[in-house]
Amino acid sequence: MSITTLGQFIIEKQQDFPYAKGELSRILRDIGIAAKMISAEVNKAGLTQILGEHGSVNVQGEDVKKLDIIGNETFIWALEKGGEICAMASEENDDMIPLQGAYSKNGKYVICIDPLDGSSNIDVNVSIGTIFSVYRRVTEPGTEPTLADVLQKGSEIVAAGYVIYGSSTMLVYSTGKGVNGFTLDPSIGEFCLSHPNIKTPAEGKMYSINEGNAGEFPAGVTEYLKWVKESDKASNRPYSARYIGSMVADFHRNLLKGGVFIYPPTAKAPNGKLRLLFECIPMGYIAIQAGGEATTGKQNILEVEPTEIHQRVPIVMGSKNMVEKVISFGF
Ligand code: P6P
Repeated sequence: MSITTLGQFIIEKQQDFPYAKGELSRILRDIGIAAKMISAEVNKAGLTQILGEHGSVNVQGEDVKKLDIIGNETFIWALEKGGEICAMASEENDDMIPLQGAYSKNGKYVICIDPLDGSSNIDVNVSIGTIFSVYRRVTEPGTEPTLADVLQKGSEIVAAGYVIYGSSTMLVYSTGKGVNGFTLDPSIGEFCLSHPNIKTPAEGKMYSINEGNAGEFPAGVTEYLKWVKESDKASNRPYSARYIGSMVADFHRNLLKGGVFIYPPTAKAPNGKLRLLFECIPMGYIAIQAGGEATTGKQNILEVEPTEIHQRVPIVMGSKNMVEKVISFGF
């Protein structure tokens, strides 16, 4: 049997973490369980006419919840059950949530999570995703977690990654020793290692940006977008524009094929639109772990000191040479 399940892989890699007595392994297990449950829900999303539109009451008389609420509640349930996480900062909640599981207060870790990023794409069947990052808590186990536990720099990450609910469901994560991808095999209900040791190409042909905002971009971005459209075989140009509007989908394609994802500051979003804690740090961490780069234009994304949970930052991330090219025009 040539498959390696997520569980087998985690155990095999456990010796990479002498300090973790299995806690990190159990956290990754709990994330995998939640991801499988959300995948099942997302795949039913097209059936809301039968199951009931979100916000309505279905034939069983139950409230039909929006999928991102279901996603959020699924992670809270899985992580409270697992007991290793003491608090969760979620894109779905204004404030940090101290978890209430029987053992949560003694948990040594915290998680920042966007349970269902790009959820506005669900009803048009576009791939969406979960994005997560895990940190050691800075407060003492057994005490009440505080904001300081979740407002940590990306350089403090112990594990981060994403789940993409697309033509197949994949879990892609890193614990600081490279990036590995697992594809869910629904016939056995297991994530199986399908993309070992992912390295993102230094160069690619695809750029991802919402050019609808072109009237508000900084001059350097406008110059870059002119450059990518010029014809020059030697530098692989013109590039192809690829923008789905669901970051996990855009990021995942660029990670595997080579490409750059750009969300610059605009007039209506002077700090950019994407959230530091829930999108930019975890995805930037994966890009860097896969040999790419991730920056706000002024700082490596992993060095940005978060000051508030829903803070937004501009971001350029992906293939190393392409990120450096964007920044060379000024950002
Ligand atoms: P825009 C989805 O809402 C999201 O947070 C990311 O998944 C996506 O990359 C971005 O916003 C799209 O934003 O402004 O281009 O529609």
